[in-house]
Amino acid sequence: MKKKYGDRVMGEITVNQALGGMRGIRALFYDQSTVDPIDGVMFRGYSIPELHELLPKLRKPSAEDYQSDQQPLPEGLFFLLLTGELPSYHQVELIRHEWDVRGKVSDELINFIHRLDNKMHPMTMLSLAILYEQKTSKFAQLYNESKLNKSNYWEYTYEDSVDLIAKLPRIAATIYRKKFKDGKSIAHKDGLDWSAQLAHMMGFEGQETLNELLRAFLTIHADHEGGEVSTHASHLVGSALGDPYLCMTTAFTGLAGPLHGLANQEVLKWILNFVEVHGYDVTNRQIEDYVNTTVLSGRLVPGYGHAVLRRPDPRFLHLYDFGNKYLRDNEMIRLLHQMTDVIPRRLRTFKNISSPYPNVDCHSGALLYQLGIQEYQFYTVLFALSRSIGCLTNLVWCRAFGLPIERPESADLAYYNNLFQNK
Ligand code: NMX
Ligand code: MLT
Repeated sequence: MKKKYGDRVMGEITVNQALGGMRGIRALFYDQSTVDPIDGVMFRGYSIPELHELLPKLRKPSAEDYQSDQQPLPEGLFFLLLTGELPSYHQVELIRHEWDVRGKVSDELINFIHRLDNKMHPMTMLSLAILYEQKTSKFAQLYNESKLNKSNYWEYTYEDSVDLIAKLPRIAATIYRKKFKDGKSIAHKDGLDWSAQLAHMMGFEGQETLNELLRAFLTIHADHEGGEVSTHASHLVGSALGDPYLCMTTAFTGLAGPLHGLANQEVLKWILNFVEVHGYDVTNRQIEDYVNTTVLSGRLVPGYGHAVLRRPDPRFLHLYDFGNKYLRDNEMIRLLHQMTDVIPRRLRTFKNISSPYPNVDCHSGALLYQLGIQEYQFYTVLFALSRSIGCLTNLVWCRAFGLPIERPESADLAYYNNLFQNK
């Protein structure tokens, strides 16, 4: 590509873009997913409904239950993002087994988490735990011993990435039980998939609808092209040859911002505040007034809007269908669906808002809440587990492609003024 087209011009940049969060500037290379404003995310060319059908499930559907509506396993999405090919059931089973084996965490790490101040947000705990675990990075150790060269960077990035993904459910469950429960760890159980292991170790034993929700959640949040905050942050740190542990600490701190992944907890908080005053049986007018009060007091309506999407997020639609299937008569899900009908119409009247539609964070909290995970501060940790799959598979490819350190240029106000003074 560089030899053939390296000096071709790809586009131009306006001042609004340079000063406006670089919105719409296509200057990153990212191969494993794309986001179209209308159609949303495609993972290696596959839409979410296609992946729902094509990725392996927990059980191979037999002829009788061929139509059964199981959720895909995130293990399969990892394979797809990494290789560009759909995995077989056998390949997913091998990944599940490998993650299970590699996922053991040391007592040292568990003790470290237990010593953290419970006033910390779970995302802060997660980032600190990953940073603590950085001492186990094979990439960092071999680099330090001068045993790596440019051609094998990717191999040890891969090794660290699989180790880290495998450990995340145990780290997350330890944080959950320390912060919200009695602190006692629940022993890992052989033979479970990544999502069910997480639920089991958090204390939700054998709750199959929750396991299914987690499989869906952990699959659809994995990747959203390369420009969003968490993937871009990990990509940037990786470009300086930061190992995967350093990269993911950065990704997770990025994800913890309320405009990004923290929005899923904010949505639930926002709904619960509304319910406290009005209950679940409400008029459209009451919802509209709540939106008005929120926006006119300079705050955000969490779960709505997007930097790229200009239609309802297909990830939201997937969770909406899940809610309809499993929790149709639930009062919170009914209210949420009423809100997702009313709110875009109201937000559209604020002319500065580019997209009034529900995004991925709009729906997840209500489902998790109704299926038993009511500590909403934990929701972004679940997002983080999923996003690790996208960020880390990208890092493996970045090192395989030998991409250079990322270093765009900035300019001061005088530069911008001078640029146009005589034109
Ligand atoms: N509620 C109130 N105001 C909004 C909203 C919203 N949901 N969405 C956008 N705006 C405002 C925005 O703050 C900005 O205000 P101002 O003119 O004062 O600067 C204006 O509308 C223009 O912003 P946009 O161009 O529409 O959006 P932008 O691309 O800058 O930001 C988001 C995208 C997602 C950050 C923004 O829509 C937002 O803050 N949404 C609520 C938070 C949220 O749900 N974030 C999760 C996104 C998905 N994720 O997981 O990362
Ligand atoms: C994401 O999944 O990262 C969010 O939708 C944010 C984005 O794409 O900008």
